[in-house]
Amino acid sequence: MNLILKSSTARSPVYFIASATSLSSWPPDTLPEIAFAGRSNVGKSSLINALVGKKKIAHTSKTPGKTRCINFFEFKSLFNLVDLPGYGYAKVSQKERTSWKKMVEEYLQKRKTLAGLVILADVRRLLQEEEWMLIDLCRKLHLEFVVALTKCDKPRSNERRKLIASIQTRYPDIITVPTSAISGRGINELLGKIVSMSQACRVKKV
Ligand SMILES: Nc1nc2c(ncn2[C@@H]2O[C@H](COP(=O)(O)OP(=O)(O)OP(=O)(O)O)[C@@H](O)[C@H]2O)c(=O)[nH]1
Ligand SMILES: [Mg+2]
Repeated sequence: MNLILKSSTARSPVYFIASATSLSSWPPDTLPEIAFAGRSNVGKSSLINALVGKKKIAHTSKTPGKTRCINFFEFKSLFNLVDLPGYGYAKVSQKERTSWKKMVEEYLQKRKTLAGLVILADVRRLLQEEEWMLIDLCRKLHLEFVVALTKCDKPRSNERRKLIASIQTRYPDIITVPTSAISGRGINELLGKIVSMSQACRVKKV
């Protein structure tokens, strides 16, 4: 059984809905969804926790590879936040890499209510091939996305400038938001972008 549905009696404004590995176990597609994608350990689960103001709704870990399924969280009956499993973790086998790719691509290509993505990039390193592939896939599928630079509480403004410049040289129209799940930097700005993406999705589908 790869679907866990949380009891509706435990509902709060933000709550965990389901953990799934394939289309057959995704929860019903009722609300617009914003998915969080990026390398293992980049801070996806931490950023979701910071956005919803709960410390442990999405599980975080110092050890890369913590999130292995697609986890769905409902935000105030407005939209779902979706924690995608991380890629690029060196110790993961080829079989697991293939399974990650299949799981994520299936979700990006087939989820009807997907309103947009937050693609995360660690502010201390330049984008790698896998991140560019993710960006290219979003563009090919006409998916809205924003790039969240993570861990901006670490004082590395030089690295941040280099990363932003490298992204904008390749794609001048990409929006980047510096964030920190620890200091709260950029969280409100990112929430604003998420609300806009989810509202645009509702408008498109009316
Ligand atoms: N300094 C700092 N550390 C962070 C920040 N966000 C996350 N971390 C740390 O980075 C590590 C990984 O965070 P996670 O949120 O678990 O990362 P993830 O992308 O969900 O990882 P996987 O589930 O393995 O794909 C943890 O030790 C976090 O405490 C941040 O904004 N600043
Ligand atoms: Mg995670």
